[in-house]
Amino acid sequence: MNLVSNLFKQIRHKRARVGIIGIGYVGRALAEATSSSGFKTLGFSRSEEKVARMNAENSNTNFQATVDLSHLAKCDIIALCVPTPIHDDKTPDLRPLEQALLNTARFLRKGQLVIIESSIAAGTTRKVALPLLLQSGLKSEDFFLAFSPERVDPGNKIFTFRDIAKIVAGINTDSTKLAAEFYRKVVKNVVEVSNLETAEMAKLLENTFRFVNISLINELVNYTNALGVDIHEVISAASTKPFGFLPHYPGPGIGGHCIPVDPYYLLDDARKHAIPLTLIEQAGRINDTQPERVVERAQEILNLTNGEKKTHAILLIGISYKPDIDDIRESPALKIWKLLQGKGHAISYHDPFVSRLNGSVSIELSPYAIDKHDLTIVTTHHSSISYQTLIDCNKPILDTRNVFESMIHPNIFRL
Ligand code: SAJ
Repeated sequence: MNLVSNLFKQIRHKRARVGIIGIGYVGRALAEATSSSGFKTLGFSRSEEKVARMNAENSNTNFQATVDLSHLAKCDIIALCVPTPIHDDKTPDLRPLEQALLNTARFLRKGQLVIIESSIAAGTTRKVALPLLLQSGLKSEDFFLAFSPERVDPGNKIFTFRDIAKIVAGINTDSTKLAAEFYRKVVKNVVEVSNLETAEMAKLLENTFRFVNISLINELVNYTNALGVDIHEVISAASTKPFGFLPHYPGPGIGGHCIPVDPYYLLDDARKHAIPLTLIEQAGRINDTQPERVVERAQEILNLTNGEKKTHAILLIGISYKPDIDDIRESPALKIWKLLQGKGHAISYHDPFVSRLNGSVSIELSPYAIDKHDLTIVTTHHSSISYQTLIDCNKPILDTRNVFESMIHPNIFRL
């Protein structure tokens, strides 16, 4: 039986063994989906501690975590769900992905399907991943290679993994068909596209669309403030149009490992093609300066309400990058913290999802605690927090997230 029909049969009867390299929030979501769909699934991590914890907590007999990469040889399908961050200069950092590919190449055998899920620039699977996998000594016709962008949305209670369509493309038709057949066992809708670059670019478009629209609204706040118009009422009114509009909201900046990162993979490759993407560049500048805008606004409020003091006690509410999760990566609240501290202010924080950070602990949100601060800044709007407590304390509040929904109150300030 040839390699294609053999793997097809394994997938169709869910006998294909799945290996997932990288069991962070993306790999864990995929592992949960594949193992609960009936596939024996191995999650590979470098961390003994994470492996031990996951195996101790795991109740699904189809899943096991391991640090032993040699088990990759036993897998029929290998999905790479490793981070693709950016360096401080915002250029792509492919080292985690390259390492995962080299580890895969060490154990790659005939008939395996390798799928990359990490967000990467168009052309990366073909120009970076394939050559690294060929270091296995196999020829390109000996194994299958596909790309399917991860679309996991941390904390989203509306769309489960199965509800979110999987875009799929392979380096050849067989790879596309095998990857599509695999994902059809795991999600409701699989969208095959014509080539790897289309699939890679689709993910970057999704997140760059969000990046640019967030920057649009962040910039427009300056204008609506000058007009004396509430941007949130404007957005809510515009949202009544049932087509052609998707609301985005102003905030203290953008965090996470997708939105502030993925557009720079696109920009980097566009530069290599000598194609200037000036709108996206400008969007990055606007979003990157939001934390500074928050700090300037905080300083204005402090001068207005407490001008005789030079340095103040400031309470940040919400440290993670978005509501109701504990992920602090790239969080704008951290940038605001650092900028305020640089001005000599004393910073405390309250975040029910982040118990300790930077040598500080999340303080209890009591009237006594709030009263000890000169200003409270709502940086991330966790839904479990009682914001009314803040108003009852009669201290200035900078609401960067509209938790007070346009309420007019002498103590409530906005960007
Ligand atoms: N943000 C704003 N204004 C907005 C939306 C977001 O300031 O209108 C900020 C958030 O506070 C956060 C950052 O942007 O700091 C990112 O927010 P996000 O809601 O986009 O959260 P992410 O990073 O978890 O984005 C994920 C993405 N999903 C994947 O990459 C698979 C993104 O494509 C989704 O659109 C997004 O979830 C979502 O819609 O929830």
